[in-house]
Amino acid sequence: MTEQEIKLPDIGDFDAVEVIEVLVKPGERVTAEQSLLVLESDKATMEIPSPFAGVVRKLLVAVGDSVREGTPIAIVEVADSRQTVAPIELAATEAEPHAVDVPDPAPAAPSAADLAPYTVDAPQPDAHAGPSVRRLARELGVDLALVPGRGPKGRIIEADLQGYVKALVAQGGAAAAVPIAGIHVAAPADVDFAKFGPIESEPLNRVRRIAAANLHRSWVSVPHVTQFEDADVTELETFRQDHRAEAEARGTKLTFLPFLVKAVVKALQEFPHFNASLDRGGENLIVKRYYHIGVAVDTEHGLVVPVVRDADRKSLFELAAELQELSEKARARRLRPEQLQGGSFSISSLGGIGGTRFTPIVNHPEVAILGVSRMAWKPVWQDGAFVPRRMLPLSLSYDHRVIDGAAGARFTGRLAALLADLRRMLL
Ligand code: CAO
Repeated sequence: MTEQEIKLPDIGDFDAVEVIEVLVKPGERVTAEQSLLVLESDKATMEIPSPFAGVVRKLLVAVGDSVREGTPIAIVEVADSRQTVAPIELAATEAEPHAVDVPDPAPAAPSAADLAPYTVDAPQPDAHAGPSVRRLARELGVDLALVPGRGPKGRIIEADLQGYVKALVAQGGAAAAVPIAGIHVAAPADVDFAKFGPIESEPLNRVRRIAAANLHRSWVSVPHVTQFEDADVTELETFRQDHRAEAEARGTKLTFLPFLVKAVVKALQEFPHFNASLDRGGENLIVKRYYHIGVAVDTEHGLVVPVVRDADRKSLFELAAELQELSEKARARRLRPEQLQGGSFSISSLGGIGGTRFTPIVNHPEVAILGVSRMAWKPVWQDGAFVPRRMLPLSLSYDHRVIDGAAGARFTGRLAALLADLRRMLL
């Protein structure tokens, strides 16, 4: 048994950051990687995990303290000092649900008195909760507007959320219908697959769990429509090949993506409702006058969507270099929180991998996403004859609450026209 002081690790470019939550108490047993603190800067929320498993002996910081790299935060009694030190992970405000076990409903069913404050039909649109509770709610798919807060000034605390989930499960039993954003869906099937043959259970890593929570929310809360279009990129491809060497001389690679970003920005400027979000109440459309384009990157850890900021102010070569840097960082898990935030529209390109079409899921709270598949030679009827043209399949999924079908078709038509003749971008 040794006592070890935990110091705040490197938290990136932040100088002094405020402690907004302390997640453990003295005497509490913590596991390696269990979050100890939540810090908040003006840009991101960060959870600071314990590098060791052990027992918290003393907390050296409190809510409201300002901390920086090297600030002592706790003394932990470590049972086995050979424990490996967990790497620090930064949590982007919008992207990182707090990893907490769902309370096991089986052993002690809560009493009627316990459940009384937790009803599922008393929405509170102005629910107040801290970032870690919000993240946990996102991960569990719970709409916080439905959870009564019993913390100071009616704030929703973690115990409220746990009580609410327990109440739901107890009210419905094993086959409970769980309300997700007001929709009732059947609870996941509880199947013992081992009865049917050999199996292996692989835990989902954080990136996949975060992506799963976000995709699920989008899938259940956004009425999706996908509009397909083919862009004739014969000339664009010639232009791209002609400039590959120049790009390489600048140390970058000119793929389709920078052209897509350029064309998308121009189309967004012409169709501002595609560069927007619905407000929380669904009553106002927030139209953004900035063009921050998220790009889905396939990594061995799962899907990550870094954001190219102010894409409207960048040249093709600048976009190519930035996209390369962001995708390399995503794959090395070295993106900063601010590089994952603030997207106003997303592009998901599977063109380098293959496939003819797919239906991407809108990256909530954005309202549209462009899917791009593999370019292929196609016969196109022109002036009385079929001519071979290079066609790029586009799949635009959008939130039908915000975008009408006609607007979706106009947007993809315009995008295809811009890609077919890059000179149109100058008009
Ligand atoms: N048609 C034909 N070829 C294409 C193409 C397309 N639509 N898009 C890319 N290519 C080519 C590139 O030009 C490159 O070939 P060259 O070396 O001959 O130029 C090759 O395919 C590989 O490209 P790339 O994938 O490395 O680069 P990219 O800029 O096109 O894409 C990135 C970068 C990060 C988007 C990509 O690597 C990736 O991760 N894609 C997967 C995204 C994903 O998983 N989306 C699904 C999310 S669910 O909605």
